[in-house]
Amino acid sequence: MAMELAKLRATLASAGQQDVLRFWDDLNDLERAELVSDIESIDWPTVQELVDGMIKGDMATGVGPDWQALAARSTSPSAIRLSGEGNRWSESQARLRGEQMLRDGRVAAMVVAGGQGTRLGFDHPKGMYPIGPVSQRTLFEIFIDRLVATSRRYETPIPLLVMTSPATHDETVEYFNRLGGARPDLTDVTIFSQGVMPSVSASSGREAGKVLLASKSRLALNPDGHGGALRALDRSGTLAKLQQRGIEQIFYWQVDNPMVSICDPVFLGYHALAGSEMTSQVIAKTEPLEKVGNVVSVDGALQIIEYSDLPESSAMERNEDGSLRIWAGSIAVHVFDIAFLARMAAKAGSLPFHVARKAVGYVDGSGEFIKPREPNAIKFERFIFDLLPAARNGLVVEIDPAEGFSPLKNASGAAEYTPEMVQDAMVQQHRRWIEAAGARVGDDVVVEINPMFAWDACQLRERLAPGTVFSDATYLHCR
Ligand code: UD2
Repeated sequence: MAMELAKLRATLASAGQQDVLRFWDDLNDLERAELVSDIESIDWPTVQELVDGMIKGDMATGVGPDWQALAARSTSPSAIRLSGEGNRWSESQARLRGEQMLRDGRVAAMVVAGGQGTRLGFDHPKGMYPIGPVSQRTLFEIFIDRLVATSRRYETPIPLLVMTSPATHDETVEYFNRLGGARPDLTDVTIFSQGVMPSVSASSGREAGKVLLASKSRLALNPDGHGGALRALDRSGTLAKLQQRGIEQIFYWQVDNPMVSICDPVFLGYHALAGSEMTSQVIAKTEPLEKVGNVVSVDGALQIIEYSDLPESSAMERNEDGSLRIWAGSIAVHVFDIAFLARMAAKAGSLPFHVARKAVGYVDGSGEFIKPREPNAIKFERFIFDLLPAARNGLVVEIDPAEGFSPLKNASGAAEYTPEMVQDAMVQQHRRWIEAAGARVGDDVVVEINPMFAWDACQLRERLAPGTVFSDATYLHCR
């Protein structure tokens, strides 16, 4: 331990963070092991670089771009519409190409589920939230059903990758093990954890940039953002394994969106037809401050400016016809070429860190735990969408939000993104499909369709007798 301690002290001292060992003499063996493990999980030279950047600049703005200037220079991108005419390629061309990619077993699916879901107030990983309006299926079950339906339709295995964080990993693994027991179709699943970053003090003076302690023996750590997926995919050997299997693309989405059309062949097809390395779905924003990323073009390169970074004055700008100047909202659904991810993973610093001021509980100099009400700390996160400017032939595809986007973020009673709102959007979609098939749903009747029964309006038409009337809550699924 003495050797180990000397080495740790040296690493920490060169990063200016030796204070995290200040309670060492008070700790028992178990606590010392915890602290060592936390310290070893951190990339200290990167922390030092970020802290130096912050201290030299203004705290919290010392790293990262000047968003105001960037927004002023940006224009809106030209986007392909997922369904409709007037694109460079027809929808049927795209569908054929995407279906071929699936049939050839070239596509994997990946959901990022490392967030702590604090806003939802749910005590488990968010993927375990029962959201099915009638079935009460969890978010994870809904994704699995969609994936199994796609896999059967194209007679191809589609590996599912689930990215967790230390906060969600064990429970997610346990949950999938439990689910797997009842589902023989759930075999091709890889669950891997992203990394962590420490929170640092946002105060000025001597304390500026010092890593906070969550207790005498634990660092205050947070997941390193979904951009941590790049490193985690690489380090866990997952990228290499996928490449060995002949997989060429990853379809990516966030755990909070049960309406995502996973591995949509048309979306995949446009990506391939354009020779794109990264393709992102967008919706036309309905409000200037909508909480979606803003896809823009800066000096000819696509880029996403997060809603929290876009200055309000830029968000509010309108064209002469009244439309929003910055209109394309990223819903965090992307397709990546695996070769592109491998290239970017090999490049140091290919993803920048974003900084956010947050209230983070910490142990003060006397060992007392303080729970601040106001932001006292800086958190560092990487965003996967920052890969977009580096992608060759990056592409933007606009979808109808009613067919693919309704994220679960907040607990009941909030103004937006609540469970009730998500369930309503799911029911409305399925109601439209049923009505398009010539059947009828009574007023206020709740309906839900499992993708293994019908995965879109077309397939439903083949399965439903016209004239059928649904007058009670109904869950259409295969028995
Ligand atoms: C995210 C997007 C936003 C928009 C919106 C759509 C970011 C930074 N913002 O906003 O542009 O597309 O979603 O709903 O992506 N996650 C991890 N590890 C982490 C942090 C997050 O896996 O370290 C996952 C999390 O589990 C969730 C997703 O990333 O699936 C989004 O995270 P969020 O809820 O913090 O992002 P939000 O809603 O502010």
